[in-house]
This record gives sequence, structure tokens and C-alpha cells, in this order.
Amino acid sequence: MPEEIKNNTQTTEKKKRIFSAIQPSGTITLGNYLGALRNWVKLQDDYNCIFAVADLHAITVRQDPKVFKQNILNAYALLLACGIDPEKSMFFIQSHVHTHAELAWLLNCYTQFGELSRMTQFKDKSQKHADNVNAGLFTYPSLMAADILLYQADLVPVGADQKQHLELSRNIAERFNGIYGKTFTVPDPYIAEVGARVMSLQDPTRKMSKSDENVNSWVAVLDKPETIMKKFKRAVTDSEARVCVGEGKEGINNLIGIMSAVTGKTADQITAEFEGKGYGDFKTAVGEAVIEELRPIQERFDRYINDKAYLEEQYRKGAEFALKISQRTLDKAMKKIGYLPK
Ligand code: ATP
Ligand code: LTN
Repeated sequence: MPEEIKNNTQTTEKKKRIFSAIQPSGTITLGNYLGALRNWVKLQDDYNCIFAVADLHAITVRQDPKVFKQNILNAYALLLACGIDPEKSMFFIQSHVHTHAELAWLLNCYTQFGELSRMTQFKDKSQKHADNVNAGLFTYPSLMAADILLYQADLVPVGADQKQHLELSRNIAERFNGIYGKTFTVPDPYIAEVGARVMSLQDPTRKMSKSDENVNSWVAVLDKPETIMKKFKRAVTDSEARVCVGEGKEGINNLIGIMSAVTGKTADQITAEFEGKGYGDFKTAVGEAVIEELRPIQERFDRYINDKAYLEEQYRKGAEFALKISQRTLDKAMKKIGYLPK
């Protein structure tokens, strides 16, 4: 059990609490890593962090059972490999902690149809999966609110696409608190200092997304080095053939952004370094830098995924601890609503 969280659940809360989660809905990409996971790892020293693999959210889109099972375990092992440390943070699989689904139901009854109808992700996904516009897809934000509110999180690191859901979580918390008195902490978004936004390698005007059907548009954290190199070599660029940031150069801007994120160099330094060199050389250099960044993660992943006993021990402990903390909030909310205690 992470000592700090244990202590801070008592009276001496000093560090703020952070909650975030990622869906195991496919392979985790370089975008997820540079835009989210890498920041989560850093946050662990300054905050009390709670992280989850959001597998309940993932079935709002149809999943193949065998693939899904593997994706959940892979996501757990990959987050460990990226540096989520169960000694520092609480880290569990959402479906292992029953309070999430329970609070989500309660919160559904404090969430308006109109509010959910305005969610852009719902509108986008219901267009994309027109044959399966299920009620879960619609009420997805109440489950996300439950995830966050159960742990009384102060801050939630999310990308731009999840801001609207977080805003709704705040509204639900405020509404509930307004009716029953303070029950939930109202969470604030956590804006990372340098949040890298990685764009698609095939259409650099869109973000790199793991559900993009074009496999060349994304790099998976677990892609083999030769695959990574091939994808970078195929990346869409422009005809100017000059490595510098500029308008109409979205492809190169994106590659410079990636290079900068993995090497720590500024865009100016990168431009100077590649002065007089062609895009071919630059793409190879970006590919190599990304391969080197991901190599240790891939090695750790291989070790974890082959050690099922360790993984099981970690996710069991994580769930046990998460249940303990979240049950208190659920009990409190149920009592306020008027349910009879068991
Ligand atoms: P999907 O394609 O299924 O919508 P996704 O790849 O967009 O998935 P999410 O699971 O929605 O990823 O996001 C997980 C986290 O990764 C979020 O915090 C999100 O902001 C971040 N993230 C996702 N894609 C990128 C990206 N291209 N650049 C930076 N951050 C990203
Ligand atoms: N919906 C998020 C994943 C997610 C999440 C959360 C993020 C589920 N529960 C709670 C922050 C807080 C996504 O798809 N990126």
C-alpha cells in the first residue's frame, strides 16, 4: 500500500490527490505516452496519485473477448513499464472495484439527459459506431465522474478531448453537494506544463489516435524498432524540404514536436542541427530517437508480461486498496440519499 496515500487518508492530507485513467481499447500509442503517461509518472513524486485501467469504459465500443482480456493485462503491464510505481501510487483495474459501477448508477440519476446529449465525444462516437449507439456510450461521463469522485480527487490530468467530461463531473459533484451538503470534492483539471500533442503521421491535422484504422498513422509504444522506423519514414511531410517549424508544415511541425519531446531539445536547436539536411535524414533521426526512448519501456514490459504472478499480485493489491477508499465515499453518498445502512 502506498504509504503516503495511507497516511493522507487519515488526517494529515498535504499533497493533493490526482486521479486519471486510460482505456485499454487497443494498443497504447506514442501520443498516449508523450501526452499523458509520461506526465503521470512525473506526478507521482509531488501528488498522491491514483491511476486506473478504465476497462468498464472500453465496452461502450464492442470488444472481442480474447483480445480485450489481453489488452487489459497489456495496458496494466505497460503502465508499470512506463514507470507507474505501485509503491508510490494506487494503481488498479476499474472493473475489479465494484464501487465504480455502483456510484455511476447513482450519479446517472443526478445527470440530465440534455447534459449528456451535448457531449461532443458522444456525438462523434455515435456517428462512428452508428450500428451500436448504446446507452453506455451515452452515460459514459457519469462513470467517469464516479471514477474521479469516489477518490475525492482534487486534480485530474486530461487531454483537451476529455475536458468537457471533466466539466460535467464538476457539475454533477456540485449538484449533489448542493442537494445533500458536501459529499464530493469538486475536481479541477490538471494542465501539464508541457503537454505534448502528437499528431497522426498520415494526417498531421488530426491527433494521433489508437482507434485510427490506418496503422501507419500511429506508433504504438510496443511497436518493434523496424516498424517504428518504417512508420516514421512514411510520415507525411511537405515539399519545402527544410526542417523548421512553419505554416502549412504540419507534418514536419509534428516530427519536430516529437523529436523535442523525446530529446528535450528545442525546435530551434533541432532546426540548426538539420540545416542543409533532407527530410529523409530527419525522419530517420526521429525514428531512432523514438526507438531509444521506447526501448527500456519495451524491455520492462516484456519482463512484466511474462511474470503473471507479479502482475496479479499488484492489481489485486491495487483493487483491494481502491475498494477500501472508494467504499467510504459510496457509503457516504448512499447515506445522504437516504438508503438504509446494511
Ligand atoms: P481513442 O482513439 O480510443 O479515442 P486515444 O488514443 O485518443 O483513444 P484516449 O484513451 O482517449 O486515447 O486518451 C488517453 C490519454 O492520452 C488522454 O489523457 C489523452 O489526452 C492522451 N492522448 C491521446 N492521444 C493523444 C495525442 N495524440 N497526443 C497527446 N495526448 C494524447
Ligand atoms: N475517458 C478517459 C479515460 C478515463 C478517465 C477517467 C480519465 C476514464 N475514467 C477518469 C480521467 C479521469 C479517456 O478515454 N481518455
